[in-house]
Amino acid sequence: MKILVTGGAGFIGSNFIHYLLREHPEDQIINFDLLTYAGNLANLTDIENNANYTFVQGSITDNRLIEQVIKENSCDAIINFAAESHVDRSILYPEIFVKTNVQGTAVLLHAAKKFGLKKYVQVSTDEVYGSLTTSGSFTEETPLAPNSPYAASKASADLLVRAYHQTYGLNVNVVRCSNNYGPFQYPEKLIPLLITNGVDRRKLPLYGDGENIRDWLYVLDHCCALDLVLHRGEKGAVYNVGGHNERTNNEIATLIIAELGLSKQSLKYVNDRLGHDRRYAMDATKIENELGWHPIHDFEISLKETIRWYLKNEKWWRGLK
Ligand code: NAD
Ligand code: TDX
Repeated sequence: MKILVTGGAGFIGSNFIHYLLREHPEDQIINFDLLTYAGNLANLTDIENNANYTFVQGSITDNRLIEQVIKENSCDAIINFAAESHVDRSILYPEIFVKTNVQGTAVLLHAAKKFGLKKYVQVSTDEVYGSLTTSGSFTEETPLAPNSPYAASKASADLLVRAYHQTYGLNVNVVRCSNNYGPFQYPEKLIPLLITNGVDRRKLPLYGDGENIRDWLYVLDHCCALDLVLHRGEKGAVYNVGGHNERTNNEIATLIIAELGLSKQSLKYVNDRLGHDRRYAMDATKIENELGWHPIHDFEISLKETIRWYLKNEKWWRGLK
């Protein structure tokens, strides 16, 4: 397959490109990325000379360039990672989230339809379902109830993807995943922020009481799910992906300070995030049953490996802080 990977210079996209080149050396990848603050070609230096990989810089909102790239490369499929991805930034600057995440998705869908692509995969998030209280988990039938401008923009994009399947019969999938962690994650997100602040002996900020819960999944488990969906997903299907691994932010911070040899004094409770979702949890039964996916990375082992990766790769993140 010739696959257009949009947003492939970001955290999950760059991990996914490495994963695909390893698992499907016959696939050809065109990485299309604007290189915003979150896009970094340093994530891909080891593969820049791979004959099956090319990079094009541009915005998914640029319909002429997107169509030109699809046509020139005779693409078969699109997998869309490109997005503004940070909830805190969406609270400050919602407009760019609508432009990139909603309008950008509309451009990609239009092009996929125009050139008769065989598959369109939208990389979505558990945040489109809103917040849970203490029990239960999100299924694919849970109504969308996004709370942040980020989540609302991702939910809007999901609805456009659905419409292109219902109206035009486009072969789409939406994959809604929980919080990822692993190498190459921009140090604004909780885990790399806490690790890199800890290395610098700066305070580790926790919003509110630190008791908000996220379901954490190692990035390569997500990549494996996306690969299965891209190659075998049922036309029009939505798939939830999660780690069965719910942790409070306090628990995450406690593991990180223990690994870095810091004390509880390094934690700092700060003002809560506006509209802060209390808890997410995913029911991934559908993808487990239909495509045989299940997470294989143990959380505590992979978190320690991730911490060691940030300790070893200070050059990668130092300039980003
Ligand atoms: P990221 O912020 O690390 O990367 C986003 C990438 O998109 C960057 O390379 C950036 O340059 C690129 N980009 C931004 N605007 C663009 C535009 N207009 N045109 C082309 N490229 C553009 O994000 P991430 O954490 O890797 O997330 C990737 C996708 O996965 C997003 O769609 C996000 O909503 C989704 N997601 C993330 C998580 C998570 O825990 N990080 C969980 C579930 C879903
Ligand atoms: O400094 C912080 N202190 C803190 O307590 C930051 C940055 C976060 N937090 C809390 C907020 C959340 O409860 O940690 C939790 C995780 O926060 P983020 O890393 O910002 O992730 P989250 O808001 O859960 O969203 C992430 O997962 C779903 C990704 O950023 C999204 O792109 C993805 O869709």
